[in-house]
Order: sequence, then C-alpha cells, then structure tokens
Amino acid sequence: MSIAAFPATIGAMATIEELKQEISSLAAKLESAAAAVDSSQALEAFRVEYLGRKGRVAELFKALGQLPPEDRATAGKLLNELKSRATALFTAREEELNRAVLDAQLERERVDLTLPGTYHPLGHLHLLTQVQAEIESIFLRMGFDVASGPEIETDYYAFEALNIPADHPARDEWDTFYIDDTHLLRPHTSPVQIRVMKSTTPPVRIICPGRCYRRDTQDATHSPVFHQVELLWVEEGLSLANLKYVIEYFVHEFFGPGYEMRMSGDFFPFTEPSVQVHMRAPGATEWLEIMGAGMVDPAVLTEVGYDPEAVTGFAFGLGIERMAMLRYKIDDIRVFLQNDLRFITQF
Ligand code: FA5
Repeated sequence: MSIAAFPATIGAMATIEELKQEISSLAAKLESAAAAVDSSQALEAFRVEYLGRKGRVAELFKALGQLPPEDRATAGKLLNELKSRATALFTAREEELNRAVLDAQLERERVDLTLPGTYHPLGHLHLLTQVQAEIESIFLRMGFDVASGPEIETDYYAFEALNIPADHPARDEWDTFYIDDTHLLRPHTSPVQIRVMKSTTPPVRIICPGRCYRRDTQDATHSPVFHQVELLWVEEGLSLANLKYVIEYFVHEFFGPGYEMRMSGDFFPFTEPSVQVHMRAPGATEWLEIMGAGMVDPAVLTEVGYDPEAVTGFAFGLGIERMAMLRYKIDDIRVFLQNDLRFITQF
C-alpha cells in the first residue's frame, strides 16, 4: 500500500476494526523495514517514510477524525504505541549504525602494541663537554665566575696586550689562522684575561673555558682545534704559593688520589715567573703537560689600567682534552673529533 493510497482507503472506512488492521499491518512492515536499514541513507528514508510529517504514521493519525467519537481514544492510544515503536526502532538502528561506523574506524586505526618499536638511540653530552662542566663546577665551588670571549680575536687581545709585540719570537709558538691582518682564530684563551680586566676592577676571579685553534701538526697529543680553560685571579697580596695551592686543590678534586703532579719553570711573555704543570696517571711512565701558568706580568696589569704595586695576580691555561686523556686513559687526542660512536658512547 502506498502512502498516497492509504488516506483514500481510510476515507472509505468507518470502523476501528479496519484501523486496527491497518495498524497491525504497518507494525509488521515497520519491523521488517527497520531490519533492512543498512546505511545512514536508508535510515533517513525509513524516518521520512514512517515518522516524517507526511509519513505513514502521521497519515493514520489524520484518519482518527473519521472514526466515531467513542472509538477515538482507543485508536489514539494504539496509534501512539505504533509511533513509539517506530521511534524506538529508528533509535535502535541509528545506534547500531553509529556503533558500526565507530567499530570500523577503530579497526582501521588499530595500534598493535605487540609490534616491536622504532629504536631511537638516546644522545648524551660529549666527553669533552662533560669534563668542561666538571672543571667549571669545581671552580664555581671555589668562588670563581665563568667568563667567555670570542673565538675570532683581534691581534691586540690575542698578542699585543699580552706583552707579545709583532716582532716577538713567542708569536711563533702560537702561530694560528689569520682571517685578515688584524683578526685571527684565537690560539689560547688568555685574551679573555685582558677583556675581563679591562671591564672590571680588582678583585677579579674568573675562569673561561673555550675553543682554541693553532697551526699545530696533528699528533697523539696535539690537535689544531682544542679546548682550554683559562683561570685568572687578581687581588692584593697573591703569590706563587696561592697559585700552587689552587692548582693542587683542583687537581685533587678532579682526579682524586694517585695522580702525580710536577711543576717546572717555563716562559710566557704575559707571566713572570712562569711555570708549566705536568701530570702522570697512576701506573703510567709518561708525563703529560696539562697547563701553562704564572704570576701575571706587571706589564699586562699596567696595560689594562691596574696598578702592579697595589695588586698581583696569577693565571693559567689548561688543556681540556689533556685532562680527559689522563683521567680516562685515552692515548690519542684525535678520537675526540672523529665522531666515532664506538668511542663516544663509552662515556
Ligand atoms: C698557553 O696557551 C698559555 N696561554 C697558557 C697560560 C695561561 C700561561 C695563563 C700562563 C698564564 P700553552 O701553549 O702551553 O700555553 O698551552 C696550554 C695548554 O693547552 C697545554 O698545556 C695543553 O694542555 C693545551 N694545548 C696547547 N696546544 C694544544 C694542542 N695543539 N692540542 C691540544 N692541547 C693543546
């Protein structure tokens, strides 16, 4: 029976019996139509056909007016039940369809937690960075500040102000890479001494870790790129004994017991007297030079505007690679720059 044909039939009927028949036949259709709904379009068609404003249930409601008044209450109740059933079927199918869509999506996006994961190796600080941080922390505990300076230096800070004029033979020792006539890659961290002293008044107590460059031929203990830690302490009444104490204390903190230390005379144009320090690991036969040091030369103090009669100071320049080599028994400096994971991951 089509929707259009039904009211015509109703128009002809006069009894509640006929309406009851219509209701029960529509109720049966509802059940099978709902069961056949298999998509959201089909669900919408079901809604329009049975529950829509001009749908089959609505049409039956219209027919109520044609019944004798005493039957209308009973018929209305039956029609309401039919409408509730249609609504319940619609809602149930709607939920089922939604669940099916969700299930399909979950299945598509399923994550198999038992699959092996992607391996992401964890990085860590390079050994040189670790050693530098440890050196810094020892001196910070001793009351030093950490300063820094540029790796591209001027001739003035790298040499002139450190009492190394242009024709001084000591320049050969720090022969480096020039960028132009006055700029060069710093061959040591000592220029930072000048920069710090020129910008502050005594007392000065700093260390400065940083990268240095030299035209040194590469071998087991020399690299054209390496790292130093500069130390500078300027104050009233400092002597070589204070320098020796600071170095010994530091060496003990860094290496612990069992390492031997040797101090001997040296020459640097910016310190007077000057010393060098060698270390030997427990059981080793070879000594390794770890730093140059000395009392800041009065000419340098004067250059930065300090009064050498009022204050004295000491300084050193320590090789970070050498410290790491001694502590971790590394016999070739080249491994630090080779980026070989077999080396790097050991520390
Ligand atoms: C200097 O560079 C002075 N500026 C040190 C100094 C500072 C003296 C303050 C007095 C006062 P020297 O050239 O000796 O000194 O180097 C110091 C340390 O740097 C060496 O003992 C060594 O540990 C390290 N070093 C020097 N050249 C290299 C290199 N090519 N490769 C690795 N380490 C190096």
